[in-house]
Amino acid sequence: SHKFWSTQPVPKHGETIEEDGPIESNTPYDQIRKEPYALPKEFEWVTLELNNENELNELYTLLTNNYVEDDDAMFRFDYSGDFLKWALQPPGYLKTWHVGVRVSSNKKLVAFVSGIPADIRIYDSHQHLVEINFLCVHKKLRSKRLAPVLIKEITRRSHLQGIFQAVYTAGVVLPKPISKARYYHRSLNPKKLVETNFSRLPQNMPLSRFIKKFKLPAETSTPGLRPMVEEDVPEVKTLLNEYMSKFNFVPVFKTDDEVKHWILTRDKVIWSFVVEDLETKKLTDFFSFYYLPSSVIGHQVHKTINAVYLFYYAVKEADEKAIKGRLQGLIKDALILAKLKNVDVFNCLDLLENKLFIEDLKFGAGDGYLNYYMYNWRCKDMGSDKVGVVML
Ligand code: NHW
Ligand code: EN5
Repeated sequence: SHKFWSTQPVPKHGETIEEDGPIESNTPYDQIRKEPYALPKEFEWVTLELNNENELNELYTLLTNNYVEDDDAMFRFDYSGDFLKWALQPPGYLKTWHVGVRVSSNKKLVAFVSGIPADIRIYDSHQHLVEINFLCVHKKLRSKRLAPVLIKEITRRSHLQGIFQAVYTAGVVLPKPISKARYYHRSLNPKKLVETNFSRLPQNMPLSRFIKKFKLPAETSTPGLRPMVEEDVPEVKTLLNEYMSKFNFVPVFKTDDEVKHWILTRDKVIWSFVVEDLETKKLTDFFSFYYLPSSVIGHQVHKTINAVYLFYYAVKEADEKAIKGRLQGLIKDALILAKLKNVDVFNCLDLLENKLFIEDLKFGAGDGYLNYYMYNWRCKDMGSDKVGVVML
């Protein structure tokens, strides 16, 4: 099995790890292949220009109709055009890593894969690498071994930039995850979630009681909580990098520009809030969540589920025993703010310190998992509570 992955520099399933480090050494520039890999003859490579509204729309349409679904094919991610620009054009992004495949005869976009530059720390090792996301092959072209060609091509284009490691996540199990996280869901609009079969009404529970169970206060309760503004960026950068020191696999935010890009509120894409100490005026905490609706496949009434996903946050709390209460208060406020934005469900993974609030705030376990991978890097695997990287 794994006709493709067995040829790649990734650890084998069941392999035990002695020491952290690359699996293969870097290829010298003059030995890196300069021509794109061959596609089946009816297709051609294109680099997408996401600043061109038509090309952005083509990508949006490909993904909306063909990207990730749950195991029962009831829901499909519906990343918006603005979201895709946010996800794919961070500071230092390279257009050459927005890789498309078109049908030569009619130019229809039928496949895509992307990379963005990122800085991460894995255990004690800091790396500048590429994050791979949005790998997609049109439904009509599945199982023709196009995905390995896309992966080899984005690998080649990474090598040409002097990058030999990558991070990626997937619902499927491949050789070999460094961690596995589970999705959790907090109902904000229980009636709609039941109507779409996103959640099942428990046996013998009337809808009225189910709705009551998920009721939330009308207003937030953390003193000093307010929307984040651009002036907060330097302090949020410090808060976030300090908080991340607790974990083994984390993003490293090097510049204010990166924090401005990744954390500052963008309408219908990401929302971020800070807590300002009312006496010192210093920021003590922040949290953010991104908006990623899902199409409801083949439903008569409901076309989309409005979902948000918990993104990065930081809690400044010297007393380890006080963190649980503090974080619960913050995320409860996040639920209230999301509800005010007409969100139907608040999602998160069981990474970071999310296990401290998942049960008490009435999140329920989903049927989806997210596996974390590194390419060309060997290291010990870790529990999801040691993971700090949140991918879109
Ligand atoms: S995970 C989301 C991936 N996308 C979707 O699930 C969308 C819906 N599905 C599809 O579009 C987030 C297709 O089913 C895809 C596969 C395109 C997934 N990752 O062409 P074939 C990401 O974007 C392997 C990696 O016939 P297909 C992360 C599979 O194991 N490999 O299949 C992306 C098999 O290999 P094997 C995957 O169904 C990370 C081969 O593909 C995979 O028509 C990419 C079959 O190919 C997945 N999600 O197309 C890796 N799904 O060895 C980046 C299947 O088992 C690596 N496969 O025979 C790093 C690169 C950069 C390095 C830089 C130094
Ligand atoms: C890479 N960046 O499976 C992204 N979603 O649980 C690719 N389930 O929404 C990675 N099947 O459990 C993709 N409702 C991996 C995720 C793919 C999408 C996926 C799961 C995550 C999901 C929902 C719907 C299930 C429909 C049937 C689910 C139950 C919620 C319920 C709420 C009330 C309390 C109990 C749980």
